[in-house]
Amino acid sequence: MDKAKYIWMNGEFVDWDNAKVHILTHTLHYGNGVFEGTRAYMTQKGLAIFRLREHTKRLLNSAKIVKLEVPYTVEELEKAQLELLRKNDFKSNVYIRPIIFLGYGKMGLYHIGAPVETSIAAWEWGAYLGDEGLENGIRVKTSSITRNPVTSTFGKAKAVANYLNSQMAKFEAMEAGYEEALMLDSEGFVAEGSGECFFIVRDGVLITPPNDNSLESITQATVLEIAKDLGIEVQRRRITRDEVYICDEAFFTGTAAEITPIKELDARVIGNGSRGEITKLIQDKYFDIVYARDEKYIDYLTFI
Ligand code: PPE
Repeated sequence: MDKAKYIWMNGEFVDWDNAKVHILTHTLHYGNGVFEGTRAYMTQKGLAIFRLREHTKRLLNSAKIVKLEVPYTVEELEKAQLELLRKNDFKSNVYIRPIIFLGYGKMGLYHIGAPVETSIAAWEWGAYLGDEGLENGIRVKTSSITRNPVTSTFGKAKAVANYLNSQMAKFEAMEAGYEEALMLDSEGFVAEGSGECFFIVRDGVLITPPNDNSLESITQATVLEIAKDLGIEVQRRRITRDEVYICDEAFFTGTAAEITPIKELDARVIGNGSRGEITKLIQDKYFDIVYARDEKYIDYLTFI
């Protein structure tokens, strides 16, 4: 990972190497923390953060869900992210990682009273599932691990603890020689990837599950808007794994993963075994939007 110069911690800019926490950090032991993943793209007019407001709001909503009292407003956190990018003087695309967690000072499960810490890091980060993956698609395996059920975790929160499950699913897929995991919900319907939402295309119709068992993905929402613009019919309904085997196209969406085509699931080749036509149309439009080449979506960008 490429180091940057500064990290924002509780209102101060700290040198990258000094952005440290104590070993008795509450979140390290009990897992109550929330984070965001936001991208900034190097456009013709400089670095611009994509959908900063939506990401920052989701961060505060996540905190609300898991009872973390954040002493900052949306506006203050947006300003901090913008200042951080300016100060770091980045030369290419950036990934921004705000995290709110419980710090040092109190142990025991009862978390009320533990200090709430807010920090934002950012670094230059390329394609999450590889440039080759973006272009030609990735190989995916249905996970043996069920996506966190709504009966026991808070899936609308981008909570640190939710990611143990995703991490194990990712590991299992990688270990088996695949690039990503597709997780099913507790009823066996497609939920999401380890860090992405999921789409298929059948007979020209774009299908994605409701967010019952996935994060409310900002990229997924953007893709749904793109589909409307392109006149592509959309269905939000449950998908089974065998329906994925016989679909024409499939892809993942996420801030990190962007629009990553899926060329294979469980050794079944999907469509033509490469990036599908509709996937490419959506992907091209997505990159036009994030790189400020589409005036209609210019408000989704905050130039630093
Ligand atoms: N589901 C999960 C479980 C998830 O983590 C993400 C984002 C999404 C869906 C897509 O959400 P959105 O980014 O709003 O479109 N995953 C982040 C974490 C990646 C990481 O490895 O860290 C991301 O894409 O930034």
